[in-house]
Amino acid sequence: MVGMDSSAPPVIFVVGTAGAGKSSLVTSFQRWSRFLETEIIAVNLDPGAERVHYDAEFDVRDVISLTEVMTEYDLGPNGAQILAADLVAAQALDVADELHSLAGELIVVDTPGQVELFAFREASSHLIEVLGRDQSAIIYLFDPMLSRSPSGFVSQMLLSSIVEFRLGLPTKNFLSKADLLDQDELDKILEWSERLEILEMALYDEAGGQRTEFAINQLRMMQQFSQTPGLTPLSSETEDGMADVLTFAQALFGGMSDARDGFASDIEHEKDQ
Ligand SMILES: Nc1nc2c(ncn2[C@@H]2O[C@H](COP(=O)(O)OP(=O)(O)OP(=O)(O)O)[C@@H](O)[C@H]2O)c(=O)[nH]1
Ligand SMILES: [Mg+2]
Repeated sequence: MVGMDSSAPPVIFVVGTAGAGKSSLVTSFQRWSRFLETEIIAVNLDPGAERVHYDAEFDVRDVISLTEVMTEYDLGPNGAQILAADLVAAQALDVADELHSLAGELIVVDTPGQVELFAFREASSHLIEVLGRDQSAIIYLFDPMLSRSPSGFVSQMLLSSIVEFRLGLPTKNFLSKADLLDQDELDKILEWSERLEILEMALYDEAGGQRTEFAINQLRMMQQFSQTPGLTPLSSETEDGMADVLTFAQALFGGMSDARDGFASDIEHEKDQ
């Protein structure tokens, strides 16, 4: 391990709307990294996960059972998720101790599909503090199907910005499941992410009216802060983009074995904190 405090590997939180491909990314990235002899410590923070396919070094389901929380506190599934998050946060120091005792170069955290659960609850902020705020970053996954329409695309830009703003961590956007898009669609979406004026035209063509005005005003505001989403395509099926995930982490946190050589790819649009 190079260039970082060996007691505390950096942490990447994988965030995105339900079904965006978070768990698959953790699985695929862990598998991909093994070939580079980079040890990824996978963490499951989603108590609602049916099953995970990665080797979780810490799994919130070992600590908390969502069905037990529902029964014990007489809560519905969403209330139980919130309480579960708070219960984990209450044990955050133990969780951090456990994670920091593990050998590995990067902690990758799978979060629940209810984005607001991770972004809006104090529990997450607390966990981030305990794991080390200056050692943490976010990968935000755009859903490919939602990204096909200009309004869907802008909605995800806003959501990603809200998550970034709320948690105050460096955030990089990835276009998930890129293998599901044909080349034309992929090119179109990537162009929107680079050139907001083209996205603006597409928005006018799509809807017009007040909704479009709203979206365009939001876009202009982002433009003012030179915030283009800068999407990088990713596929857990084909492993495209896995190198970009690692490069993002390396650019922020330095070192991590020799994986950098030969896998450098640009992350020019990545947002700084
Ligand atoms: N073709 C393709 N399918 C994918 C990819 N990544 C995920 N999927 C599929 O998308 C579905 C959802 O993937 P998950 O990884 O469970 O998504 P998630 O964000 O963890 O979902 P929740 O935890 O329920 O919010 C599954 O059927 C996956 O097989 C990908 O890169 N390519
Ligand atoms: Mg999942």
